[in-house]
Amino acid sequence: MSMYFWTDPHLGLSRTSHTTPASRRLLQQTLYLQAKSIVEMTCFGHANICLGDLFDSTENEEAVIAQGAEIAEKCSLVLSGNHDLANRDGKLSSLALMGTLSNDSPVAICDDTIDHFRLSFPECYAVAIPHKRTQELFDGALAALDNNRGKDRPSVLLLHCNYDSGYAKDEATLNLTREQAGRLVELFDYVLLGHEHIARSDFDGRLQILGNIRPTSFSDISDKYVWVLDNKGILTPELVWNSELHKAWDWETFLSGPIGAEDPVEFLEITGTAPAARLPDIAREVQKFWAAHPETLMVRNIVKAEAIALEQITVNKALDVPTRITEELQGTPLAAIWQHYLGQIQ
Ligand SMILES: [Mn+2]
Repeated sequence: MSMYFWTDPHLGLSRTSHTTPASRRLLQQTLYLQAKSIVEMTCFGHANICLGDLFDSTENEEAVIAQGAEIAEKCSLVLSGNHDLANRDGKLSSLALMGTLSNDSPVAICDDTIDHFRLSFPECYAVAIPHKRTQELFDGALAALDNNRGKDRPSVLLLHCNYDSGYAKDEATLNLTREQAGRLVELFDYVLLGHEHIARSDFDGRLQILGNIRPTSFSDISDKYVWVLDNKGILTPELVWNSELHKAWDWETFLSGPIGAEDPVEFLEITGTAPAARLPDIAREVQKFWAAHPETLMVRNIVKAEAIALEQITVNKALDVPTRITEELQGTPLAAIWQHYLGQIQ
């Protein structure tokens, strides 16, 4: 048997930019169907764990909560992510609600202590630290982890945080430094991270950022994977979304109709600089594209209008006639004669 790790489905996501009302609904539905196909793929005896951000928002309408409950039911564990929690007392998030409705809920929340969760599966031992309210709690939880190397099967640490992020962090997200990670890969066979949407790895793949399962906007377009730990303890990616469904064309290519209606495009970007007079043509073509491609989720038209080039004209100051003649004759044999006569009249 194998064990599947995946993350950040962001159920309930609603994007108002670069969408139509229909494509907005389709994007939300697509995220749900993708999560559903993943948990169904893993249901034949394979366990699966979602590493966080099951929901895009803390609170959701009931239809979205129902989607989340359906997905979570088929998971062995669902870590809470920063999007899933209210980060304050007295406020019940959709994820926390799901946790309270069922006694054997797979939802893992412990955001206000340094505690972690430990589970054992035939393929591995799993230690999970879901989202914490503060970086301090997160650092405390990491520091409390000791040697988890099992002799009989691999041990896997599951986190929901940024990795080696140099940016000033907002309060609601956590960061794992490379230094902390260096210690953790000594304690565990694999360190797997949810939260960042684009997959990447460090320490020769011992630390793996899973990346989400489908793009949620233009900022997280990349090939998407679920990560499979086989019974030999080897982790391999399985492609679940191909970034070729994203196209970026300059406006001239776009207007030349580079793709037929039968070729799927989910995310389209139109770029370049066009004469202002062509912008309405591009906008019209975008409308036609939406109509011909009902599978399209987002279109971003970022074509810039050419700056109107102004001819630089040197305006001569209004000069009196004798001065203009003097300027025009400068450097010619007539200049001296002109100066001679000019001297006689002035
Ligand atoms: Mn997150």
